Amino acid sequence: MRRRLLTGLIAALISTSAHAGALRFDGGEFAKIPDTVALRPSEFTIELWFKAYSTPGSWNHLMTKPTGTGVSDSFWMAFSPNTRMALEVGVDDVELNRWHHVALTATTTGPGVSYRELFLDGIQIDFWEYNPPWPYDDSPVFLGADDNNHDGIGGLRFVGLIDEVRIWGQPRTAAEIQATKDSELYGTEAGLLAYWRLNEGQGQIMHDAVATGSDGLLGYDDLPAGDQWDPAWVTEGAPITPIPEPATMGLLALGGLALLKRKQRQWHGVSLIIRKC
Ligand SMILES: [Ca+2]
Ligand SMILES: [Ca+2]
Ligand SMILES: [Ca+2]
Repeated sequence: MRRRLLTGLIAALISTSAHAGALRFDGGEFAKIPDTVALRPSEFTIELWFKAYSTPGSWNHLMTKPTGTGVSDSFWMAFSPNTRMALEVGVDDVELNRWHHVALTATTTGPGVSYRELFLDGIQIDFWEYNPPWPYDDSPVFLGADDNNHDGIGGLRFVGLIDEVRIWGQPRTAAEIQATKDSELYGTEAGLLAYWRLNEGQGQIMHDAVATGSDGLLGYDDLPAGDQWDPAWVTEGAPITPIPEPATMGLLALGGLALLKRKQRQWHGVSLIIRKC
């Protein structure tokens, strides 16, 4: 009975230890990550979880790296007001008020040619030979918006929640996407260039869990009081398995030790009985 209680306690610690959390965008907010080399992969997988609250009146950009002086983007993922087209998730793909996972991959198939695939909930739903890919410039990556005006305050803004944003330096297969989309990562996984869990719950910074990665900023600037373009931290997160936190790992180790000691006591008991015989 005691062992059952201990096992239950350990299971409870695993399921509740990590903070859940995400960012909520109300159609007037964004976050942005300053440009770095890690944000310019020639081949890539970008992925995130989102929960849309309303059907978009125009394009709702989930994640975008604008380039040039027009409307072009080096990469983008958007929730379109139309049926699906051009690597955008369409209104016919998305169930409102439900978490979906979306991933975009880019594979170089020739000089200046990029083959791109769009996955929704782990299933490929669109592909496009992108020729030529738009070259990167020093624009930041926008979360929850595009920035066609190039004024740093975004546009085409999303309404809903965004969580678990990742950038990988290689195109991942459907099987690889499916294998990792439902669990938090440690940030040390091979090929992972940037990773924002969005579990902070407060403050102006979204921290990159990759040691060499880039922290992002909520809204236009990092004033302690915030600014009008800040998305809101929420405690609801994507429906994924959290990784145990260090404190929990310690408790788990203690729990394991207690179980081991109990086992040892049982073994000692057995050996005593043998001697008595
Ligand atoms: Ca999260
Ligand atoms: Ca754009
Ligand atoms: Ca801000």
